[in-house]
Amino acid sequence: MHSLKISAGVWYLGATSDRFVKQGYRPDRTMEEKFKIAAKIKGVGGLEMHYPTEVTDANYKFLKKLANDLGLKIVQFCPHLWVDPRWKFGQFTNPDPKLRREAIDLAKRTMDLASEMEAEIMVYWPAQDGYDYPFQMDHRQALDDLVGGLAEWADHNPKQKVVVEYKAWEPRAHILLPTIGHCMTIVNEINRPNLGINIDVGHALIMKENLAESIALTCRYQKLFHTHWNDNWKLFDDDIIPGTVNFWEMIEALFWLDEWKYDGWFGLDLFPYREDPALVVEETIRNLEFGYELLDRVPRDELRECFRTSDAIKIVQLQRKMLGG
Ligand SMILES: [Mn+2]
Repeated sequence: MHSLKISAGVWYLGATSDRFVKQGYRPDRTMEEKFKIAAKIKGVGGLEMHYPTEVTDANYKFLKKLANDLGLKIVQFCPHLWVDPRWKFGQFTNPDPKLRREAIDLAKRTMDLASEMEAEIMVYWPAQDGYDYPFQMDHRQALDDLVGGLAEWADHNPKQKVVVEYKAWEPRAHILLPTIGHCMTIVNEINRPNLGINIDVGHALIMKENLAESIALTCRYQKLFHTHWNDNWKLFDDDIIPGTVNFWEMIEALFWLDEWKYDGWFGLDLFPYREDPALVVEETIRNLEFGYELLDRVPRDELRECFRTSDAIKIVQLQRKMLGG
């Protein structure tokens, strides 16, 4: 049986709002309550969070101690740039040099706290680094600014890992670096040992990427530092329980993570609006573990043999065998 390193995001353990039900579908909870809920879920070993919204200058020492007491690691720590209206026209690519500098400074401050909290990974999600209209962005300058900002941030503390997480749209109609190919190009250009990639399964799926292929491109350059798990209908970032819609893509991804000897975290980036978030986390962990149980029902060498023969008939038979047929 696989024992997976599972981390849960704190942002969905309280109220979750959409643009129709702005107050959220349930009452919010304090950070202390969220930490305690996560600690009670079997299999959760770490937490993911943002600064300066969820974690603040006032509470970070208390939260680090609380995490230690509960036996939880701080896995992912992220500058919450996209929730501040100051950066509505861009974070690291903001056309106003003063706002751009403020964004980079906040990222650096987040990194300073991350090392104090022993957070393993910092995420850069471009989010507001994007555009809604044609002619709205200076694309030449924006790439300069994004590459320069990421390099400066990564160099601020080379001991701290930074990952770029890609997503093609929302909140902007277009977000920069929408695919694994865009990300790998600039990560390889910047070429810092502490700069890598976070593959968010749902973000890959909405771009019609097959996960096994995105994982291969990332692992080829030893840049898969983190993963985010969820599922969707390939139209929108629904953030529902992994394996409920795109089942075989998930199973193939789990297979390839083993092949590449991925030893990082399985971050759960879910967004349950109507369901109890603790139960959604539990079922997600079960689905991921069950995925490996299904893979274990057939010899891995029989799956590898299919790469040599390209035998689709054999593949269908192995798939049925995994399902108990
Ligand atoms: Mn994510």
